[in-house]
Amino acid sequence: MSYAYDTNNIFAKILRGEIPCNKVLETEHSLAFHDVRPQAPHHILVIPKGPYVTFDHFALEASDAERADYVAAIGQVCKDLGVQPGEGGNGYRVISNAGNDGVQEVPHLHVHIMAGRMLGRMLERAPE
Ligand code: DGP
Repeated sequence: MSYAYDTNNIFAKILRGEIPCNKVLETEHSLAFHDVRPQAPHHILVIPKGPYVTFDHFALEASDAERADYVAAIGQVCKDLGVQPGEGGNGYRVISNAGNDGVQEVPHLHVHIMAGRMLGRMLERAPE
């Protein structure tokens, strides 16, 4: 597998402190902040601090410590939002867009955590 990481992507600039973000959580290996174009009342992005392009890149090449930290950070954001179904919350959606077909805009791994309204079906039915 070969990924070329663009060090000038917008999330790399956020990680370097070159542009601001509205931070909600920071851990040793992860950062969570509000999406600048929210599509739900809660719309948080969670990124690893390491230079990973997509979810598969991260899942296959990150260290155990990075992966554990990232998964825990996603869970912590859900907890902090109060959306955990197991704790009486109304639920949420976690998605990660990758590559061309996934319509990934920013080439640094991020998951979107969206919540706070009925989110509807995951995808519109494709045209026949
Ligand atoms: P995508 O790569 O398509 O999964 O989505 C990228 C998301 O990143 C999109 O919802 C908008 C958000 N975004 C783009 N630029 C910025 C930025 O400068 N700051 C923040 N907070 N979010 C951004």
